[in-house]
Amino acid sequence: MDLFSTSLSMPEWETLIHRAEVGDVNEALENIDRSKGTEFDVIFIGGGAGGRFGSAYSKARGLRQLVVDKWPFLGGSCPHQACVPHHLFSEAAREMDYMRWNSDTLWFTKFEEERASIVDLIDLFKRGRNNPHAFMNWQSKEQLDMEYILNAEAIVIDKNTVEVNGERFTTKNIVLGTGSSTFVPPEIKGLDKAGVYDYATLIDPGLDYEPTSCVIIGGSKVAMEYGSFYQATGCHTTILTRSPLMRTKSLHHIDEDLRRYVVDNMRLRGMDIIEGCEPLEVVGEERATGVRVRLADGTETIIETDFVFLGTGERPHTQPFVDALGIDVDEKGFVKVNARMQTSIPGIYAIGDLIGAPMEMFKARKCGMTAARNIAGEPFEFDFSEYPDFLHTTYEVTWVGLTEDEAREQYEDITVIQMPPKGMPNGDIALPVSEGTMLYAFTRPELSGFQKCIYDNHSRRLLGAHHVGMGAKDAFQYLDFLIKKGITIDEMGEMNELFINPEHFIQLSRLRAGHQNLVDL
Ligand code: KPC
Repeated sequence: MDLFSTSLSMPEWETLIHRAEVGDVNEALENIDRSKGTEFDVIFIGGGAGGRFGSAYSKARGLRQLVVDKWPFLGGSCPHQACVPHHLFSEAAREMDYMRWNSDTLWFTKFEEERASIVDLIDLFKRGRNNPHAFMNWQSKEQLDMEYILNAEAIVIDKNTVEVNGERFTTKNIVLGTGSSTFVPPEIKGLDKAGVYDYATLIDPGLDYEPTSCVIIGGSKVAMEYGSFYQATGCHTTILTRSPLMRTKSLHHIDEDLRRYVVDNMRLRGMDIIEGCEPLEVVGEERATGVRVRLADGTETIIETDFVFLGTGERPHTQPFVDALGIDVDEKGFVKVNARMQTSIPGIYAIGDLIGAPMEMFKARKCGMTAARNIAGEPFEFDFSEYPDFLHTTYEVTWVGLTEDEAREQYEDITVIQMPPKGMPNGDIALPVSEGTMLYAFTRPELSGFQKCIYDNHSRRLLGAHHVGMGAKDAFQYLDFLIKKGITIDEMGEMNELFINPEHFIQLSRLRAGHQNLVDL
């Protein structure tokens, strides 16, 4: 379907995407300026965050780009199966948690668990997700002037040729950005049984029954986030993890006090977290009825459940490119790139989840831009080894920079400013209190969050910040920038806080900034 001379409205895009999803439209959706022929400066394979942002930057630098995606929309898995539903579920978990703690008090009605349906929320998401999909197509065409082919597979023929829908397109550069999917551990038996899901199959084809309990295999962010949601709905959830939660290799800079607050609060909400164990098998005839697990003491047990969820990390989609191009990949299949996103083959770049952790939006988008800048002849490097991070339980958990332990190892003399202060039980103080926790301050102060920031006493520079609560994520984007710029405690004290702010770092830092010799608070 040639869409180049047509301007579809948002509702028209939504309808077209829906028709493609249900199989009424099988042809490729093309937005190509045929008057310019079929030669491109760069072809992006995969129209997720990296491909879309790389395409936008390529256009901005005057390159002719083409982006191809097998789905009938741009934007990738984020708005389809991954980040967006996760944020919907995590926000729902926070709301349900709030309603439970306040159930039948003040103006709150009694929390009715039977109305907290996982299936209803999945259906709600699926009914709404074509709106962001439509917007990505509309914006990419009408505002960003990208050329694209959707609803079609791209086949790499060689380093300068890509075939789509039987037609060959030539290009000076190729950017690979086809993402990843859940790692299915081969040593765990029975993962193909009905009743076993991951973040993607939860949505497509979708959970079609209301589970009575959940066992999560793995201790990743996905495990913590989806597990907290299931538990909040009343679906009792057990997490089976080899490493202690938040001590998996995929997370860095986890402060131990923050970790303890997060995990204690998951348990307080009724979750079972079994660490140091080895899941062996999903048991049941055709449907999962339980998970056999070897516990840390070596004994084996079966945990009964009608819903198994995988939180075992991800693996990339790279084999077709290895076969076609011979690019170098690591032992897990992730493409090896340098800081310019260049692979081992000149003119071939790789971005996003395809190149390994962190599997995060900021990285995918910035990788796309990085590849485009280098293709445009503007040398640009992206080091994503240090980055601010977050996850959700029923809280929003955010962190950036060094932990207290790391700071003690790397610096002679540090100051730790935290709330509640060291040694004070959480329930003794209704602080930090901020967005979303005002009621807790007066009813259950131990639920009102945790925060810590760390300074180097010699340079007075901020080394790290850690927060459990609500509404601090935005601040952490800027704190990351300020830490990298070398902000000091004195400069923190000069900032203007918007009281009551989710993280009290400015005011707490100001209370100490006057000291010649910094001391803890
Ligand atoms: C609504 C939203 O930003 C999530 S989908 C983003 C896809 S993209 O802009 O291509 O990174």
